[in-house]
Amino acid sequence: MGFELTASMMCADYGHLEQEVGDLERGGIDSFHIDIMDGRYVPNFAMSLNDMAYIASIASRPLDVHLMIEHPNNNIEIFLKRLRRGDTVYIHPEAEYHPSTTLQKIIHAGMVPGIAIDPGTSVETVYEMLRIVKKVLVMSVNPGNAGQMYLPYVGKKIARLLPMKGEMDFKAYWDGACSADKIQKFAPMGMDGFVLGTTMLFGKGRPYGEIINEIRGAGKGML
Ligand code: S6P
Ligand code: MG
Repeated sequence: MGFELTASMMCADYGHLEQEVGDLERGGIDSFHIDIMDGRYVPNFAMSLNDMAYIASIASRPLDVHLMIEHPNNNIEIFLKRLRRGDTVYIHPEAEYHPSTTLQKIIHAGMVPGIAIDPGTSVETVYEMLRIVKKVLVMSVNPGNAGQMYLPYVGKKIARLLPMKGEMDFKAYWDGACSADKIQKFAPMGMDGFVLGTTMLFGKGRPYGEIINEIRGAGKGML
């Protein structure tokens, strides 16, 4: 059993973005996590449309676009037309009146539909949507910033979510303060992938490939 590793690009060095994308790909990253924020749904502006489009134009691995914006249904086409088939788009159901309509647009555009669920959102709230989506991004910090502390109560929710994967046919991903002990605990339980940010990957003064190999090696040892 393996797991996917995704790089949180809001943590990358923007002065050398092309170099960062190349180094991460050569280092073995599986995809690029793009945190789009509108300053309303979350109190921050991290990445935006042009950052996403630029990375889509230079990356050969898929993008994993995490829309932290209010009512994405109003303008999601602007994002979809700048992505490639097979890229993933996550919306927050909490930010949308009719999330299933928005998810349908993502599917029709040839992208992988996902929902991101906040720490305080219960699995029951999004239960029926689990049948529509292919991916669920579980936030283990409140959305809006990198470098936050893990919220331990999320672990119990993940333990309830993972057994539903088979019946509902989705994959589950971890987003927020991802550390080695979280991968060691939750990958064997069925977590399919992890978003890596400042906690494990960026700003460490070490080659990305070395860190990624270490994480995968530790994973193999345990699984
Ligand atoms: C938070 C965002 C996340 C962060 C990621 C950073 O709003 O959705 O994707 O970028 O959590 O990782 P870290 O290790 O700095 O928390
Ligand atoms: Mg994110």
